[in-house]
Amino acid sequence: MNLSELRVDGARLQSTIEESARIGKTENNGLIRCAATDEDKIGRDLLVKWYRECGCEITIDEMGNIFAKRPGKNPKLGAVMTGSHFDTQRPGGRFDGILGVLGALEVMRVISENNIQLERDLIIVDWTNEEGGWFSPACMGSGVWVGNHTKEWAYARKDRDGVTVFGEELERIGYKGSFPCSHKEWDIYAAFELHIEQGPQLYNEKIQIGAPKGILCLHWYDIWLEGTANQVGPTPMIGRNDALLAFSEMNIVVNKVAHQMGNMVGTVGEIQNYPNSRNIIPDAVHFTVDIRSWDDAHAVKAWEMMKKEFEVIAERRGCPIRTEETWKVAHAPFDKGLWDRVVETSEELGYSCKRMVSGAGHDMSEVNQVTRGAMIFVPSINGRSHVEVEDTPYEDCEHGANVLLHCILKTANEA
Ligand code: HGY
Ligand code: MN
Ligand code: MN
Repeated sequence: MNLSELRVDGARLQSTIEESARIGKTENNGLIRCAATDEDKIGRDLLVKWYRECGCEITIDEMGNIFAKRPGKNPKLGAVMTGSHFDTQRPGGRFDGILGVLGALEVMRVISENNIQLERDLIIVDWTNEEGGWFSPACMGSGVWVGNHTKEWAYARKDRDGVTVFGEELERIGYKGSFPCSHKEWDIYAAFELHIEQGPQLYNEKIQIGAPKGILCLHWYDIWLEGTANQVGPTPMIGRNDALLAFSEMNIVVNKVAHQMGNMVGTVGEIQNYPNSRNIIPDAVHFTVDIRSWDDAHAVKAWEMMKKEFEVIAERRGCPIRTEETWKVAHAPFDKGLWDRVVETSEELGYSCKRMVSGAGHDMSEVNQVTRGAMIFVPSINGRSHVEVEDTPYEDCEHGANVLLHCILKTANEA
């Protein structure tokens, strides 16, 4: 068989994505399928069934990461790994992460039905809780696997409402496996992740494939403010300790510093206000700050500037402040050889391709720390993602999966 002529089955990939899009479907055609929830369990069960139908060996580790292996001819050679995440934002779309998992499944199906014997093992991975939208932080499964967190720390994380505990929920859905969650248990030669771009570049420029040189650093902070609750009517405007008002100034600071510093983005995306009543002065606020840049030191400097201004505001408003660094993942420069391979493979297949940078975080931010990694992007319609209208034309999904297929065929047959 001439491997260079092999292509994925675009119609099958589409119907697989559509089947996935029924699990956790929202009224607006998006998905809510957060990690360690009932919907996550249904999704995982289906994935495992699909993997088994390809004859894969399944391993579920202590963090619920699911690995599906097709053994190669030479088990002494390191494996080629591909995959992404099957969990979503709350609410999210039908493609973020899912395309990487189901594109990998489509590649596995093509390799399996054509009885292709690769030199190296091929492993599809579904990483647990990449999104971090319900249990924070993001990239939890891959973060523990790499060794950046302990599993005990991850198990103890609470959901956004502070009610359920991650480890208990993972166990409840039957995916707290027994295999050690560590990259040291695996010999990985190279890793690829197919993903939607989640930004506007490819769509606006009508380019079919994006080849990121790497991923921005991601720093997450949690901030708690304390105020003094009181009846809004009789309490004079002067002398209030209004935690929400203090937060409002801080939100402006985040935006201002990000603009002033440049080469970075800074966002407040989550806030809880207590007691959240129209006629009580707020006495507690929790909010988050997300900072991203290619330059890790630049991102740290931005946080220090923000924090300094936060403290001045807190003092002036009489609202004590507490901050915590919740998550920090360094910028991830990809392996030049694999990055070039994505570009060359796209060109061989006749797809237009652009070298770029990933602003979104991915499990590859973590995985790249312990092996050689690269990613393949396809366009996001109108650059929208982390929203229910997130969409990518199915023919672009097919192109991305073909690039993944050929990157894998080349890499998994390397001596
Ligand atoms: O936040 C991110 O970029 C990722 O999708 N979790
Ligand atoms: Mn993703
Ligand atoms: Mn995401």
